[in-house]
Formats: sequence, C-alpha cells, structure tokens
Amino acid sequence: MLTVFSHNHRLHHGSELKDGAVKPSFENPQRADTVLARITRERLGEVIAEQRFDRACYVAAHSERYVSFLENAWTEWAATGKTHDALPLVWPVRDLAIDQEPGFIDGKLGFYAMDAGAPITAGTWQAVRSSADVALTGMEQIIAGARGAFALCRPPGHHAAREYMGGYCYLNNAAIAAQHCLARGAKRVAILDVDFHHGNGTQNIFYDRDDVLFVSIHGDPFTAYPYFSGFANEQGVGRGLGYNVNYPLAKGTDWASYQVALGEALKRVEGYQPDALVISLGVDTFEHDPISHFRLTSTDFIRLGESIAGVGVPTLFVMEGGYMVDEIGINAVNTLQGYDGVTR
Ligand code: OKP
Ligand code: ZN
Repeated sequence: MLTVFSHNHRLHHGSELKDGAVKPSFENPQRADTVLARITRERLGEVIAEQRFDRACYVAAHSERYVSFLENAWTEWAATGKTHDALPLVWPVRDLAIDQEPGFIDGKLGFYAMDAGAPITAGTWQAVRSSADVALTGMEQIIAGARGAFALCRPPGHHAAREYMGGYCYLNNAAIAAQHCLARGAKRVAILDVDFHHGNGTQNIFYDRDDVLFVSIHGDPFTAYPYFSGFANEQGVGRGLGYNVNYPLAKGTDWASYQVALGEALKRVEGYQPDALVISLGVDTFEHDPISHFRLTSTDFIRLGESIAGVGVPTLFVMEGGYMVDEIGINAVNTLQGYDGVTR
C-alpha cells in the first residue's frame, strides 16, 4: 500500500496541561516518525510527499472564519509579546454561547476550541495544512483507482469540528478527504472511526447529511474523553437522521467484544454502498496505550485490517491517535498489512 507523508509535521510540537503542569504533548513528532520507520522496515510500499491543495478544500469542511483564525492565530498571539504556546483559558459555555467572534486573540482561542488540548505554536498552521494535504493526496490515489492508500497525517483531525479545534486536532483530515471525494464525483462516502476516542469533529461536520455515513467505535463517553458526544442515541438530524452511528464500548474492551461492534459497524458501511471508505485510524485502542483503556493486542490490528478489507470498497486510511510510541508503528502497519492480506 502507498503512503503519503509530509516532513512538515515536525513543525508542530506543542505542550499540554498534565498533572498540574505544562508538559510536552502526548501527540508528539516521534509518533509519525515511528510509523514511517515501520513502513520502511516492513516495505509496505512506496512513500510519496503531499501535493499542495487549495484552501477551498479545507473550507469545504470548516467555516471560512475558523480557517482564517487558524491561519492567523500564532501571529496575533505573538503580537501580544508571548513566545510560549497559545492555549485557550476561557470558553463560551451554554448560556454564554453567542455566535460573535471576539476581537482579541485570547477570546478567539476559547471561541474556536473545545478544550486546552490543541496548542498553537509558530509552526502549527504549516503542519496542520500539510496534514490535510496528506489526506487529500491520499484521496486522489483512491479517486485514481487505488484499492487502498495510507495518509500518515500528523497532527490528527477527528476532534476538529466545522468551527472548533481540540484534542490535538485542528483541521479534520478525514472529513476534508471525504468531502473532496464527493467534490470529485462520488455519490456516497463512508467514514469509519476506530480511534479509541469518539470522532466528535467528524460527527459534527456531517451530522445533518446523508451523503456521508459516519460510524464510530470508541470508549463510552460517559467516562472517556471527549465526554460530551459519542453516545448511541446520536443518530443524525434532518436528512442526516440514521447516517450517524455510534458504538460506545466499556472500559477494558478486548478483541472478543470489539469484533462484535466492528462486525455491526462494517455491516452498516456495506449496506450504505459507498463509493469510498475513509478509516480514521487511531491505534490508541492498544492494550498499553498511556491515555486509553481498551485492550487490543498488536495481532488484533491485523484482524482489524482484514475485516475492513471484507467490505470490498476502496479505502483511505487516515492516521489519528495512538500514543504508545514504541508500538504505534507496529499496530498501524499491522492494520494496513491486514488490509493488504500480506501478513502471516
Ligand atoms: C486525541 B485522539 C490526556 C487527557 C486526554 C485529550 C485526548 C485527545 C485524544 N492526559 N486529552 O482521539 O487520539
Ligand atoms: Zn484517540
């Protein structure tokens, strides 16, 4: 399988609040480099660089003012004399939720963020934009007739909604790729999100639409991040009713119970008869992931890839989470090799 990769991902290396202190983020440059090293070692296939896509491709999944915010946030932050990462500190909760963009960077950060997990640094926009371009380049491969392709995106995207960032995500790479597929003539695209965390951003972007089916298997949000979405009763609205499907699973879920939900999820995808399938591939469902609590083993990821192949639809894999850096390469590549049918 061909991989798309951008060296620009290294321009983004932010921090997060952990145990009462600001520390380097779990979402670090080593992640993508570890996956790339495994791809090379396993000779998965060709690795190509991203092409540059028009800004309109991002605005097709996000709002104009949100994309402008991302483009200008660091400059506006730096203009206040600060040199450390930009993080929001005040949010428009419930009764304070007005739709007016604030006139100052501190307010804008809260207005366009769901949490303090998406730091903006000097290199963030260039890395974010390149990550979306990686997904778009991967989708071009699918449109050109490839059976599968891997977009090694970093930063990830599935928590990024139409108008807000969060959970290490800024632009929603999977959503941008799916939207691009429609723009290039597809009638229906399915997105299956297998990251441990609910893909709230992808759900938000396509919630009222029937041309994109969104299916997600994740830790029960009653106790797992992102807490406020990912429940089974979130099924879409209007034309989109029935085209959003959530499978929240209990803490400690192993392959035996995971594969039951996966089987149901894949049946939904098959029944939809999509022209293309996008997999939001998070491997933080791994038993030793430091921030998640499922129990998949490295071998289980081979089975995951094989199961996805059973759908028989051209598939773009888009990298999302996975934080046990020593194993993230093995688990991501196992999934892709399982899809390719080249594993023992
Ligand atoms: C992004 B992706 C960690 C707290 C959780 C946010 C997790 C975002 C996960 N100390 N922080 O879905 O893998
Ligand atoms: Zn995750």
